[in-house]
Amino acid sequence: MSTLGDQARTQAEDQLEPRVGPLPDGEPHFHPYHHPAAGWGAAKSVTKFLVREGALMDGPRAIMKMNHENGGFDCPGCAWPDDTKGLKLDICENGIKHVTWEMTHKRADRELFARHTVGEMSEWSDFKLEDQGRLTEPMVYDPDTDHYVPITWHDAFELVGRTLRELDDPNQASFYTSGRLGNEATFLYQLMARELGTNNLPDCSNMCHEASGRALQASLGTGKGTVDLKDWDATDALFILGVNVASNAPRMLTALAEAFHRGAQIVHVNPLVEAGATRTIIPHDFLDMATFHSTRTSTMNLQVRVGGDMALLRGMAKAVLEQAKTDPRALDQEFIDRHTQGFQEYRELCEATSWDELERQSGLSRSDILKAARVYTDADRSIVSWCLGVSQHEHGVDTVREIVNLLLLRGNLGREGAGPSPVRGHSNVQGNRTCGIDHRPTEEFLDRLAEVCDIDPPREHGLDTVGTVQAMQRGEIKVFVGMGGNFALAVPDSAYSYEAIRSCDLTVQVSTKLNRSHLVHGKQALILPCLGRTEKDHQRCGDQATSVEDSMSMVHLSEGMRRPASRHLLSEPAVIAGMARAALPDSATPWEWYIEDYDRIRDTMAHVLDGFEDFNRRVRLPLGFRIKQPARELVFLTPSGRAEFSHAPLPDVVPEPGMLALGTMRSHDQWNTTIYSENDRYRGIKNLRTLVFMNEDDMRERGISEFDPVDIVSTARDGTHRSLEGYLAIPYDMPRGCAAGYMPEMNVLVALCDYSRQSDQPIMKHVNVAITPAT
Ligand SMILES: Nc1nc2c(c(=O)[nH]1)N[C@H]1C(S)=C(S)[C@@H](COP(=O)(O)OP(=O)(O)OC[C@H]3O[C@@H](n4cnc5c(=O)[nH]c(N)nc54)[C@H](O)[C@@H]3O)O[C@H]1N2
Ligand SMILES: Nc1nc2c(c(=O)[nH]1)N[C@H]1C(S)=C(S)[C@@H](COP(=O)(O)OP(=O)(O)OC[C@H]3O[C@@H](n4cnc5c(=O)[nH]c(N)nc54)[C@H](O)[C@@H]3O)O[C@H]1N2
Ligand SMILES: [Mo]
Repeated sequence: MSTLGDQARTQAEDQLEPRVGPLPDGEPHFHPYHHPAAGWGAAKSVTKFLVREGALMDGPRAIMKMNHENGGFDCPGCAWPDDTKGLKLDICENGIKHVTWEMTHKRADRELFARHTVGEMSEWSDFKLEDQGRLTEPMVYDPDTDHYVPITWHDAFELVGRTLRELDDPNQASFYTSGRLGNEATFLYQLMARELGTNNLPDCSNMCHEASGRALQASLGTGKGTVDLKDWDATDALFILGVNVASNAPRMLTALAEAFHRGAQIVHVNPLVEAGATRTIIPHDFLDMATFHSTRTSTMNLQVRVGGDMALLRGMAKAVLEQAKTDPRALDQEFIDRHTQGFQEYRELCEATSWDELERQSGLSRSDILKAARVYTDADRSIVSWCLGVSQHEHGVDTVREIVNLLLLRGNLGREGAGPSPVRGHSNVQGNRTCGIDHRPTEEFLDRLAEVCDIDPPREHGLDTVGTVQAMQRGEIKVFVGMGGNFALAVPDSAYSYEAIRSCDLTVQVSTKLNRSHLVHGKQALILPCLGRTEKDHQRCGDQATSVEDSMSMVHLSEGMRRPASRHLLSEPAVIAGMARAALPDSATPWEWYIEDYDRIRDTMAHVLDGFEDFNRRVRLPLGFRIKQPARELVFLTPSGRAEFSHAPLPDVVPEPGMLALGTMRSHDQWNTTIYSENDRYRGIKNLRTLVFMNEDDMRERGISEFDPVDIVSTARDGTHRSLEGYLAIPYDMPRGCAAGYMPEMNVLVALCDYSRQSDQPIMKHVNVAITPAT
């Protein structure tokens, strides 16, 4: 419940709202952005946001506690590792926005739910839903009145427990994780699911980097990147594929600027030249800020066609092999002979692929591909980094494996400054997988879990994200638990997925803010509000910290410091323990005892998880500890015991005549399904999300001018169509045949059946669409 003080603050904020809030009625603007990334534009945007959320006073204090080696909390914004050189302000614009979003003084309390029916709230925008503020107490859906009404924690757990106990088969339940969940909660969550008897553990990774994990596992036997920040500091060449750095991993800008100062080459591969691939003002360099001095973050930009990365990589490999005919140093033959398998076949495949085909599929000229290859062969040490532009494709696994192929040719593995470096999304998505969120767990993991936790885990594989929605459609999933995230909005095929979710008997969302997934619910529904990462987690044995793992396998503690948004909130581990006890009344797992002191959970984890020996001591070291990467030590846990070249055929990614390949992506002012405003500063957009970026010639050919309303119709693999109407066309510097627009709105266009047969990931970066002037 909100206090008087809260109400007063809310009124004060309301008065500020019109000036600094999103401007839904404002005129859409488009003016191409020509300034460096970060700097004062970012500072201004942060200030506006702090004012809007009423956090001008405590926002800055919290920010000083972010990403520090000694204490403080881990920024929930992204998975970029913390600075290792004692940086005092290791922060970015979007991280600050994300933290402040959690710290808002607004409350979505019982009065809000009493005032509005679910039907009414369903009409609100996603921005407006989250803008109601933090959830304050457990709520249950009342179908008679169409309202959410308060429920005690005890009764809420009983409802979950009873419904789970009454299932005919534990596989009728599915337990989703969004990548924010700390490691200790993660471990308890998967333990609960497996003790119940299911491996139905879908997670956001199924839509994100599943392809990267599978590819790295197949090629190297280590399903993660092998490099760390020290390698980034030492490398001669960085290849950055399919990442919008300035918006989605802004702390990488500092690493890029430093690399540029050192004289390293930085090649960006992206259909769009994003702001982070031009110049940046380093935000924590006060001299830079004061003098507007900016540093380049790129030495070459290759505007590949959507899905064309694999052709570029193969072209580079072909060029390396050609160069090696006269210059043997282009290849590291000794490394290839000692550590790899399948080189000869790969060489033949590269030789057999024609330049014509490589140019057509990549959308790049042969001379550009040769230039990129020359950067690669001139560098002693290279790192290839990538994100969703590579992974969210039908051939995401093959493309990541092609990245590894290229790295292997010059022995860019297992030494300083070299290797594969995927940029993960959610701040602990990598830790979730490490700690057991996996619908396809290994036998070794299950054996260890069985032995240490004395349970009998199911051996049959479970459902992932797409599989869960499909099973809901078939009526096979009755209970859905969302541990964070916004499942309904994040998954593809919105209309069909909503229908599927509504068919469940019970949906449970453990959340911090109101979102679409609370309104698209099962016949019974619960909202269980939890502590955020910035908040104090007080348990019987004292204040608790949880651990997280970043993109570069560093595990460290995160401890909240703020007063919880409401005294009724529980921590995520406590919510899980409450559900587990209610569902498994006779369980021998000491759920309540674990919650008193998270060290106890960590002690158990130390016995189950590889690389977590002595967990409690090592996680308290100043920067935490790094999980060992066998491939980094040139130990390959593959069938051959060597790093394996892959030999996949080049996919055909050129759209059919009249069609375009549309990628769905984030704006600068959003965090996945959380929309901060309708602006996308670095792409020059104001007050508009219902847009589609197109190549100017593609527009002209269709008789479309800037800001013309258009209809977008997608064609799925099964021949069905989906559409969005009245989107506004924006001419943008991008290759012909490509188009782009924002997620999650464009999930309407992504068919559920259009998932990659290699990774099972929805194909969110290559939707086949026709775009025509609006009818
Ligand atoms: N502020 C902020 N930070 C975030 C997030 C957020 O929403 N907001 N989300 C987090 C999460 S979960 C994730 S997974 C990451 C996502 O980080 P990104 O991967 O940067 O996410 P997207 O916005 O989807 O942008 C993908 C980029 O790929 C490019 N692209 C599209 N198709 C292709 C292609 O075929 N080839 C290549 N080479 N490029 C292509 C697009 O132009 C765009 O620049 O960011 C994380 N960090
Ligand atoms: N078309 C299209 N769709 C996509 C993508 C795309 O590129 N294109 N990207 C995909 C990717 S990469 C991802 S990772 C998914 C993201 O999918 P999700 O992870 O499911 O979604 P988020 O938007 O990150 O979740 C936001 C919600 O998390 C809750 N939350 C925030 N902090 C906390 C916390 O500390 N604890 C708890 N319990 N809850 C919290 C809040 O209620 C908030 O509303 O979306 C995917 N969907
Ligand atoms: Mo993600």
